Order: sequence, then structure tokens, then C-alpha cells
Amino acid sequence: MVGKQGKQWRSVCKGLVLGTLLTSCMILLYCLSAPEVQFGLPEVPVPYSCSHQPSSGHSMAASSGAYQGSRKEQNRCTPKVDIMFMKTHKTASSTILNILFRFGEKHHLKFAFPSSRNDFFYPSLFYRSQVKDYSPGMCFNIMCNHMRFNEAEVAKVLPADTVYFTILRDPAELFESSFHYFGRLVPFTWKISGDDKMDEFLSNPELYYDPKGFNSYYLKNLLFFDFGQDNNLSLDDPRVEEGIRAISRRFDLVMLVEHFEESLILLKDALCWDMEDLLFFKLNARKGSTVSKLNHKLRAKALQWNAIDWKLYQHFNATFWKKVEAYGPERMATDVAELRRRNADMTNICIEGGHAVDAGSIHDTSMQPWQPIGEKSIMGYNLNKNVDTAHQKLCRKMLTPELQYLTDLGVNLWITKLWGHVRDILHW
Ligand SMILES: *[C@@H]1O[C@H](CO)[C@@H](O)[C@H](O)[C@H]1NC(C)=O
Ligand SMILES: CC(=O)N[C@H]1CO[C@H](CO)[C@@H](O)[C@@H]1O
Repeated sequence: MVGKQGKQWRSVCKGLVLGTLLTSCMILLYCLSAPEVQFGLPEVPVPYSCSHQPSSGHSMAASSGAYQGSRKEQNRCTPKVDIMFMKTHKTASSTILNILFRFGEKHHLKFAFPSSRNDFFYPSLFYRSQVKDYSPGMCFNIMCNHMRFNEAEVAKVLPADTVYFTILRDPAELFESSFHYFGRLVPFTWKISGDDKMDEFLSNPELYYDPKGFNSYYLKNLLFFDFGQDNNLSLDDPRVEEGIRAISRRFDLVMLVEHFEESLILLKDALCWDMEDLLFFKLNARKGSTVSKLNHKLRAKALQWNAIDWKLYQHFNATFWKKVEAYGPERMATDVAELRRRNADMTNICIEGGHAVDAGSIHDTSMQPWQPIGEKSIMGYNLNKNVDTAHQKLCRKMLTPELQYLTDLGVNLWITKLWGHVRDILHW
């Protein structure tokens, strides 16, 4: 009896020691690979455009950011290929990456990717030395991986005719999602007691929150932080307004998760793309995420706690609907209906059973999405077994999760993968 317990104890201890060792190794590796910020890089100007066909007068006019509501000559413009997508956290942005990856492949565009991992050393600010195979003056078309935005440095990598766009999400929902996904990576949450840690946190955030705590930005104004701003300013600080103005000057389009299809139609208009370029399946969706987990009271608290993000969101909600108005609400409704219909067609063609399944039910490991620490809540898809040859390639691409797709595009993700193996060993 005692022997058996002793054995169990020993194996628990072994597990703990092994776990601690491996985790330390990972942290060490992560630090060693940390950004080598080279401030001495020479300033060589990037060409005005990096598109193969120089942009015509017409498309240059469109890139001034102005929306021509009833642009009849839609078919005459040339698709924009110089694109910056600021990938924010927990905002359906993996779905947009899949769209951009496919567009980039189709047009043989050059991506500015990070090296060794899938982000530009987030939460460090972006520096161009983090770009894989970067050398000053080089031409890149698309940049779209997670970063902490740094306008001046991004502008040194991408051509001047680049279209910038990004996506925001209701800050209460975003906070809930971020707490779920990243909460365990924020040490000050470990001391929160009770079954519902988020509820407890929101009832007294000042008690738990530490602006200097490791990873703390995941739990306060994460959107504002992603844009390179200070996420713990008080709401009446003039830097909040300034930050919002800077984002609004730089970004040609700010999309909203809650109106995803409408957002894509506006994107198509801004980039002169085809409807076909917008086809998508919702990637990286969490189980049961279609219903909000916030009641009225919690939502109010979450918005109050993330007051800067709420202000940011309301600002760009207003500009979003102005753009829809300029586009023409009826034309928008027609286009959204067409996009939905075509997506539904693709679902029938590509997806086994026509819907997402739990991680455990995905047969093909190349279709397994990356999971948050401690659980398997992210759903994925099984490719239909008898897809006709005409659709096979597209179906596979549309269903490929972000990390696998990045690997296919030539990014070596050794740090991210090693981390994944450690978690597999620890069943974490
Ligand atoms: C967004 O704007 C629309 C149109 O003006 C408005 O009806 C809606 O209440 C706004 N939503 C938020 C969250 O501000
Ligand atoms: C206003 C405020 O508290 N700002 C702080 C936010 O957090 C950073 C560090 O993460 C501090 O340097 C700021 O002073």
C-alpha cells in the first residue's frame, strides 16, 4: 500500500521536475531567439509599388483611401497586391490570414514573414530586422503576422502604395476570449480563487491587475496595445485620442468581427478583388463560441475595464457604417448574400458533415489547429473524402490551419513546434 503510494509520489515528482526543466529550457530558447534589434540598418527606400504591373492612374486614385460608392468601372481597376494586415488578437484574424495566404499564392506575391516563429516577436514592438531574409530596399507585398504595430518601421518594409487594414471586435467579447485563451499565461491570475476566475477578476480588477505583471496586456485594452499604444492609460489621457487618430490616419479600412461578411465586401472594394478571393471557412473557432458567455452585468464591467478599447471600437464602428452607407446598403446586402451563398456551396463541397468538429474527431493531423494551454477547445474540420478534383486543392487550402499553412509557405517554425512537442509530452 505504502509502496504504491510512494511510487505514485515519485512519478508525480518526476513529472514536476521534468516539466519545470522543459519549461525553463523553452523560456531560455525563447529568450535566446528574441529579437536582435539592429538599429544600424541602412535606410534604403522601398519602391513606390511592389506589384508586377505598375498600378494605373485609376487604382492610384482609389488608394487615396476615398471610397467611391458607386464605382461602375469596378471591373477595370487592377487588384491591389501591396497589403498590410494588422493581425489583432482573438478577432477571427486567422480566417483572414488564410484568405491572404491564398491570394498571395495565386498572384506569386512576396510575404514579409517572421523567422522561426509565427509572430514578429510579440509583444516587442515591430522592427524590420525581424522580417525573414530582410535586406534594406527589398520589395515585399504582404505583411500579416501578429505584431505589436510600429508604424514607422512597417513603412520601411512595405511600399508606399500599400493598403493597410485591420479588424476589431467588441471589447467585452474580446476580453472574455482573451481571458479564456491567455489567462493561464498571466501569472497574476493564478492567485484568483473560485470557479469563475473571470467573474472574480472583473468584480475587482484593480485588486488583481498589475500593469507591470508578465503578459498583463492580454487582460486590459489588448487591442490598443496591439496597435503599439499604452494599454493602461486612463481614459481621459490625451494620448488615447491621439492613438485613435493615428490608427485612423494609417488604416484604410478597419473591419469589425461582428459584421465579418460586410467587412470582407468593403475589403474587396478597397483592394479591387474578386468575390472568389473572399471565400472562407471560419478557422480557429472555439467550441460554443457562437453564444456570448457574458451576461449583462459582466459585459458592462468588461467594457468599463477595457474602456480604451471600447472607445476605439465605437470610433471605428461609426466609420465602418459610414463606409457601408457610401457603398450602398442595398448593394451591400446583395453582395453579402452572394458571398454567403458561395461559402455555403464550398462548405458542401469541402467539409465532411458540413460543420466543424472537436479536435479529437479530426482524422488528419495536418488539419489539427493549435490549442490554448490546458484544453482542447478549438475546433477544426475534416476534408470531404470524395471532393472532385476541380476543388481538391482549393478545399485543402481553405481548411489548412495557420501554422501548417505558414510551414507550406516556407516559414520555419522550429520554436513554435518545439513548444508544441513539449506540451504533447506533458499533456498540457
Ligand atoms: C455602431 O453604429 C451603428 C450605426 O450608427 C449603431 O446603430 C450601433 O449602435 C453602433 N454600435 C456600437 C457598439 O457602438
Ligand atoms: C498610466 C500607467 O500606469 N502607465 C504604465 C503602463 O504600464 C507600463 C509598463 O507596462 C508603465 O511603464 C506605464 O507607466
